[in-house]
Amino acid sequence: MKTQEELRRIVGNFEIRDEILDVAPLGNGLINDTFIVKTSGKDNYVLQRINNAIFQDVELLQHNIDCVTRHIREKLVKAGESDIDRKVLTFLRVPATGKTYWTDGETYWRVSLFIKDAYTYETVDPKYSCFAGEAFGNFEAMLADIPDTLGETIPDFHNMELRARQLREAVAADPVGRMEDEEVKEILAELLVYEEEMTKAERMHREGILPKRICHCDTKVNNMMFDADGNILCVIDLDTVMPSFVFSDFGDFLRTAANTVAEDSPEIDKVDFRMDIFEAFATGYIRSAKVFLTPVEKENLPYAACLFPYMQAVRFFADYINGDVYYKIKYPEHNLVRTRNQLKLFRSALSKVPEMSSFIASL
Ligand code: GN1
Ligand code: MG
Repeated sequence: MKTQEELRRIVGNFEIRDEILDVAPLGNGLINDTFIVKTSGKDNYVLQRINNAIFQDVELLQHNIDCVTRHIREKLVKAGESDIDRKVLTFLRVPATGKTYWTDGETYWRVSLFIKDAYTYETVDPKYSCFAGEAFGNFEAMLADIPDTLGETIPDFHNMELRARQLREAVAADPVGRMEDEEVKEILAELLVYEEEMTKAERMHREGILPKRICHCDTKVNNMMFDADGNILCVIDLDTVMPSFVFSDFGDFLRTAANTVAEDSPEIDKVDFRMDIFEAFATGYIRSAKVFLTPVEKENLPYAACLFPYMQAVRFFADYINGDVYYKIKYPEHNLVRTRNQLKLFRSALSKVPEMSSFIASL
């Protein structure tokens, strides 16, 4: 942990002219450490320590983010939008290097403008899910003609075949002896039953019938900012913007928004996949994404709604087996509780596929 003094010194490397009054923790991301920087001037800032154990190529990461924010900004300007600084993130440069990150050779940091009067939520109702669907569809549509080449900031991030392989490796190594437990064995057996079905996106891609597009890849509800009137301002957390299947954005939003409880709630009996949220989100998403969606992408959206709880269950479970090395945890069984929760959500979504499919077909 850095002291207040050290954090202030880090911020001092960026092009901020006003006096820094305070640096305090912000938000609840599972990967990076985030702080709000309060200044004596009109703008405040967000300071983030980039987790470079996970994002190993920070240069590529910040390149992607630069390209994406620049491209969106240009589109907003062309469309004559007002208040653009609240509709796309702005990253500050380090004058000494011209880069949008600062490093002491060990830790990596970046600073962006704090968006004023903006709110994030952990849950949304159907009305806002529909707005969110439209916003993520728009985000993908805006990036469809980006001239730059974006790399994969985490290679094969949402590749289900890879995630399944990583789980098998974790199980084979069993580094902290967690495979002895009966429940753990049962969870593994259940996950393996669906592996074939859940890896179909990669097969469709190899057959040439499923394209990769620039997606956000972390469309959790709390990665979207709303103004005080409930209008969507912008999407945040751009670390994982990269080429992927559209299933990433569609599925990961519903994984968080359509769950009746939080992803780590231990009240597993209460976990259920909400069809009202699904219908609202799908309606908004298809409204803006129909300009580029192919029939194969559209008809597989119900599969995406199942894939993401499944993939997240696999990822949380693999991390539990590995001894909690990836996700931040608050107590020893946190990743196991998350796994139970996501597995239950997966079962619930799977049982609603016919209903989802007929709804999608009606749009
Ligand atoms: C991580 O950084 P955060 O908390 O928004 C993770 C996502 C998971 C999510 C689960 C880079 O997102 O993929 O879905 O936790 N991000 C990375 O809550 O692994
Ligand atoms: Mg986040």
